[in-house]
Amino acid sequence: CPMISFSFIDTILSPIEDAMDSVLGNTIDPFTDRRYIAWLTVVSVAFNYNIWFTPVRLVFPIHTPVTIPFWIIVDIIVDIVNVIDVVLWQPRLQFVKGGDIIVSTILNSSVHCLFFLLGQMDMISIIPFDLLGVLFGFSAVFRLNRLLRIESFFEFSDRLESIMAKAYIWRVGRTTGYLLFMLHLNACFYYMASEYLGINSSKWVYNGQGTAYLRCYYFAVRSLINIGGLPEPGSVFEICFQMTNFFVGVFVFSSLIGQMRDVIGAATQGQTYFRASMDGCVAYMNMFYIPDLVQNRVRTWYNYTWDAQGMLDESELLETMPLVMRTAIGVDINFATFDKIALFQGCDKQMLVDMLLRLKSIIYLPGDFVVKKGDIGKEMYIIKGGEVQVVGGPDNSIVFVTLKAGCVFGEISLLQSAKDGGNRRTANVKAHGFVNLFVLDKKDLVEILVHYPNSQKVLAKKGRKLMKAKGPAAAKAEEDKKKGLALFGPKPPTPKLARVFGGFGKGGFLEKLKVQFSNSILFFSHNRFIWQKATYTIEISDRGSCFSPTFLQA
Ligand code: PCG
Repeated sequence: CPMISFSFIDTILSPIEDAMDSVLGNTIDPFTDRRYIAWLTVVSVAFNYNIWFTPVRLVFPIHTPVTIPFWIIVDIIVDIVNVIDVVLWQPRLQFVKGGDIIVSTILNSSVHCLFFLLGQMDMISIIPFDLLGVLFGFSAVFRLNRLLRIESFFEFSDRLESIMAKAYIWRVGRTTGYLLFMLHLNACFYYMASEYLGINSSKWVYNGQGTAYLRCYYFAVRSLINIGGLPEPGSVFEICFQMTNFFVGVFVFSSLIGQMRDVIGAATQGQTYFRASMDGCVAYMNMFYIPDLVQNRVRTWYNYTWDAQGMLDESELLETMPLVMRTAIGVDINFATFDKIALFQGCDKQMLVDMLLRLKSIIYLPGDFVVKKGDIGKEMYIIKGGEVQVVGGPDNSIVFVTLKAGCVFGEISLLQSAKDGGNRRTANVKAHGFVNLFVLDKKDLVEILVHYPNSQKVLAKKGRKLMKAKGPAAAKAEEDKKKGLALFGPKPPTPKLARVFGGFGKGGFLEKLKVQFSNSILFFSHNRFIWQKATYTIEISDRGSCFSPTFLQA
């Protein structure tokens, strides 16, 4: 770039650039910077003003001495927005060249800035041809170059779509806007044709009554949407105009309405897939006369899964992404939970990340057995939401422990080898309410651990410890203990000291002490032990102590 000094440009632009720098920083990332999208909204409003009003101003007689000052004011505001965008925002945007992100250096000197700007199409759009109006009269024709900024509208639309949670709302709105704009243009053409043929010169043309724009728009709606009921065209010109309208209406409107259907179809694609899967499954169950009870559970599973996660299979969605994205999402959602799991303490962090990527999400219904004692353990589970109970006893009525979100289960049998039968489940685990679980396959775990021998040792050691603490022998002792508790009822409350009083003998010496407690007492009744609420007094004297209970109403 030649080293020419444009000091006068520097003088004008420098303070504005400094101000922009202090607010926006030196460069803007157009993909992520929300301030850019906010600014694009303003630019897009300015563009829409130009594209909607320019044809109307060109055709309809709305430039009158009264309205012209208002048009000029709005034109100037809109033009200022465009100039700010082209001169101050666009050169600040980062862009990609040959795969490299170019953090623009254009702003470092006004010389670079000028060369950059001259290379931009947008520059043509801000040339103030309006000034020619001084010579040739005020007309919107001098503003046609403003329409070259159409790219800014599409850019706004793309950026907005990429950040909206429900982008289809915008897409439907935009397509509706296209339909209305086509009608708007057609209204302008109809008025132009009417003026060319002479207002009220035939039945077909606009008759000059009422609000011109409204009447012409009404004509456009009836003619482009092929509603019919229009005055018959008489001359060749009128017939050609009307036929063109019908053809344009058929092609443009059918494609726009098709586009609308695609947008709505894409928005409800998940819902349609869910419905189709459920219908298919119900039809299958009916074909094989599956009992109603099972059918209802399957339906409940479908409905709950859809309500809870808005899709039937999360992994299907993630599989389309490159590994690095899946890792980022997986780490963001689950790493904090994983990192806190006691079983994995001391394991390699990278191993945890590898595990995250292999997890599958699954939902169980209330009362479902996730794991059955004695089965071969092929998976371990991490609770994402809800609770499970480790149960035992003859009718699985004894709850050993309730596990909540963030807990792991099914790991004991998974970490044992099949050699001595250690790979069998040591307890029953039942879903308590709806429960959302992550499942890790034994095959996947083995594949991962091959790469992390130290973590493998840590887990093997923990597995042996767990087996000792919770394995079949320990489980049996635990079960016996719980059975005992079931026999003797719940744990009694700690005795509460109710009263202490002393008995004094001759000379005021303490001879005996009575201590009264209130508590529950275990006694045998109707062939079982029960806890009965009672107060009891213990009398202590030099002749020994005496215990006297008084039962209260249970
Ligand atoms: P696994 O594979 O034996 O299947 C049953 C699971 O229940 C077991 O692994 C443990 O992860 C889990 N569990 C949680 N608490 C206990 C307990 O107190 N005893 C037993 N046996 N298992 C428990």
